[in-house]
Amino acid sequence: MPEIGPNTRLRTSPFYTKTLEAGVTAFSPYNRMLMPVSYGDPVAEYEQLMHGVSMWDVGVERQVQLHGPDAAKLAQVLCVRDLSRCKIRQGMYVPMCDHDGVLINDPIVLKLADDLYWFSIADNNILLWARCVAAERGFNVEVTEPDVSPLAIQGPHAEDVVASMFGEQIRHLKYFWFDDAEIDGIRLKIARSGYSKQGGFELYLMDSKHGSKLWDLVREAGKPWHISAGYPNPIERIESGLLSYGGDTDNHTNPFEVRLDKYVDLKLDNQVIGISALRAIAEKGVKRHQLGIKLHDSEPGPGHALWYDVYHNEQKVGDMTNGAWSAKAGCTIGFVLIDRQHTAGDQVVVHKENKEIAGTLQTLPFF
Ligand code: THG
Repeated sequence: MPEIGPNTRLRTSPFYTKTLEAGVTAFSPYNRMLMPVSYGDPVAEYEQLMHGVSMWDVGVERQVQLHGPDAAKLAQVLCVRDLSRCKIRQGMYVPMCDHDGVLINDPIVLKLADDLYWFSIADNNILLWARCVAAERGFNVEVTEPDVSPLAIQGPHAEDVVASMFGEQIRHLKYFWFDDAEIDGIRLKIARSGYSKQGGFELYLMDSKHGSKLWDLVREAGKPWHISAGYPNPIERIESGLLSYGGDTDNHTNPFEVRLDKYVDLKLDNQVIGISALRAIAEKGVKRHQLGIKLHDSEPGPGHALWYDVYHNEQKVGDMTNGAWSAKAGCTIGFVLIDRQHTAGDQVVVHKENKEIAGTLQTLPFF
């Protein structure tokens, strides 16, 4: 196999060396960085997340920082969710759209001060987008990528680990809120968040030279609960119905198609990029929507990276955008983006490589 290695265009996270030590076996490029995506035993990692506690190098979740007098104005123009009720030290899950209402990212927006925001982004270049919008609108704001890298601690024992490191008061932190913290001279923001539904926290490391030290501190603190290295787990996230921007979306997907309606505020001012397009889409109704699918197979199989065609009566009606074997469901489960007339309970056929596999559409989340 030819090698793909880190270089200046494919950057490493501050936890990179530690993930190598922990036995990482695969990476995926994300925001021009390398994200660990396997340590060799996906089922063991899944069990760890469901019943114990797992630590994830998610340094690829880069922060786009808006700083200056017009930071709040720019943040709102970039987001189709109303940010006016977002308090300092609060985070919000927010869809971002282009002028046609196409989803271009789904960050967690963190408000650090009235003039300071971080967009904790999924895999798409928001730094350029935000800079361009700021300049074109004549806003007085600086848009940068600060040296900030999240380390996630996820699972039912995540709170125990974090409380043992930072004190019992951390148990009172509200969902998506964050606070300043410090450990052994390492400055952090600590948030109750993370890309799983098993509960947990994210430590936003603010100086990459302390990456290895922070990793070791978490590893040490997690020992009583047998913490181990993992990564955003595809089985759990599919079971829980979490969206993967760029994985489950294409260059035409709007937020309504992928169940983000509740994070869109159509009453927002027309200054907000994409909002008038979304009003028009909402009026007409979407053509396709996202559902779950259960495949009628009994063999555990690997997940997949490609979209598979979904057929009904010999006609292509949608795409299966992800999939993973779920022991909990007893079959392969996944998401489809499918014509709107097809709904939960309908039978379809998935064309997977050379096979045709029957499946039943489901509501999301699965569990
Ligand atoms: N943490 C941080 N940054 C991130 C992610 C993260 N950036 C990239 C990516 N993940 C952004 N995407 C998501 C997608 C879903 C959620 C969080 C980030 C999520 N959604 C819940 C849900 O859909 O049920 C809750 C949303 C809500 O109710 O507000 O958690 O993970 N730092």
